[in-house]
Amino acid sequence: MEILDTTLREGEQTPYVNFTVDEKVEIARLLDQVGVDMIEAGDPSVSPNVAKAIERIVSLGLRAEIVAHSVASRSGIDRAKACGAKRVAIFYATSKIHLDAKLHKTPDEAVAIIREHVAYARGLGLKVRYTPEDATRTDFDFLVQVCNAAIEAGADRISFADTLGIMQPHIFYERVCELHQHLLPCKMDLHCHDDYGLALANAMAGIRAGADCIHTTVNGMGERTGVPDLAETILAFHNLEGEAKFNLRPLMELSSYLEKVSGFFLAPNKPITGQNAFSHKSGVHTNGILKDPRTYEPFDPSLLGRERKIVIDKYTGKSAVSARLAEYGIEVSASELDVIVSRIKNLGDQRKQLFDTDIIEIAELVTGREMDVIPHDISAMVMVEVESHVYTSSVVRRVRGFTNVNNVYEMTGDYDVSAFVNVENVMALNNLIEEIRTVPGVKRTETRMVLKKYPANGNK
Ligand code: HCA
Ligand code: CU
Repeated sequence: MEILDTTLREGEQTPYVNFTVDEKVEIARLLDQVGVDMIEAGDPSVSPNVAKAIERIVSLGLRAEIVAHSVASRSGIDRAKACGAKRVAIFYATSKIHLDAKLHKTPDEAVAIIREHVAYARGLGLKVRYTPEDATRTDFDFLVQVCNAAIEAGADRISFADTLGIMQPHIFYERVCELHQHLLPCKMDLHCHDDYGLALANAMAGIRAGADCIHTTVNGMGERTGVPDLAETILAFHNLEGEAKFNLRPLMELSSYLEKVSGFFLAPNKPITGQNAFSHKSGVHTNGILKDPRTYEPFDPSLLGRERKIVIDKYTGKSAVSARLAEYGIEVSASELDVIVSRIKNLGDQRKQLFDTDIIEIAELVTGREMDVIPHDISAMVMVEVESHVYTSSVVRRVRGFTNVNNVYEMTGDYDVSAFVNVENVMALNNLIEEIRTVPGVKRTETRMVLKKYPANGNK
């Protein structure tokens, strides 16, 4: 099974997403580490920078074949050639609605146009894939006629495009089988859109029916709801079909890099790469996970360099609570644990989110023992302006004394002092700021909350 990744072409068709040339080069480099067979690097007619990115990617000399996308026009195909791409993917729609409403061509005219442009590209020495756009809504006999005309003219690949994502696995399976039987020898790509959330299921059915290649994008980006996600596709084939040819390690880095450069963020429940993919909540689930992770994990998250997470709240049972307390070095008796869990459930009924501080506080109340641990849930920087007649160092001394304050700096600029703080929730942050404001000599404060932390390159 082959993968063509089209993050750089279809992925850049995601609403509001544009990549710089450098970002595209980095994405291509990471995709090559994963071991995808082809990288669709863009349509050079779109803009000068799209063309430049294809040129730069070609010059990297990657293992993957670099494909340029193009409409059926001579100038487009010339540009693909000029970029140095080895292969051009020419698309021309074949469904009645597209021919009538968009292209204003009869079926015979369409066949002639496709034949001519495939032959033109072959004449330039390019390998050619032909895509009948909207193939799944195309009259089947006409689809066969068009594809065979393209193959006769020199195309060695056909991309069976479910442009509107209207297929279902069992129907797609049959269509691919039938198409295979009627086409002259060629390889078959599957370009499945995800409008009903069936893209990967359809693509898997198509591979089972004898097709060769799936089109993916990182994070499932693309027009509207996108196409199959690269990581989901690779993990599904790796774990369910025993396809071991791809390198799984760069997948998380690729996904995070794409979030960063696209501003297109994953839903927490996104399979494989989403934040919750290995998080466990209910008492029954967490109890199973702690005994043997295979009870509720389809595969070990370490395969992706990820870690499992156990969420503590009112659904949690005793084993998860005692495991979380043990992380802080806190041991409690069986009867104490019973009471702690029931208090956690009470608190969970009243609130959306429970923090480790709450759990530790409950443990302190229940056991009567003071617990010398600092949970870290919210980080913020509190900046303090000091009255001009007061020594800054006297304010620093007082601020340093508050629990939950980690580091205090005297600084140049509008504010004299900055304190980095860790607190369990916004209410606690608010209380701490109020306390800082009561320090004699503090004129005003401004607080910036940390939304996300990234380790710097040199950091451990
Ligand atoms: C589009 C074109 C395309 C082409 C797919 C392919 C589609 O409509 O933007 O060349 O394999 O979905 O049909 O992305
Ligand atoms: Cu598409």
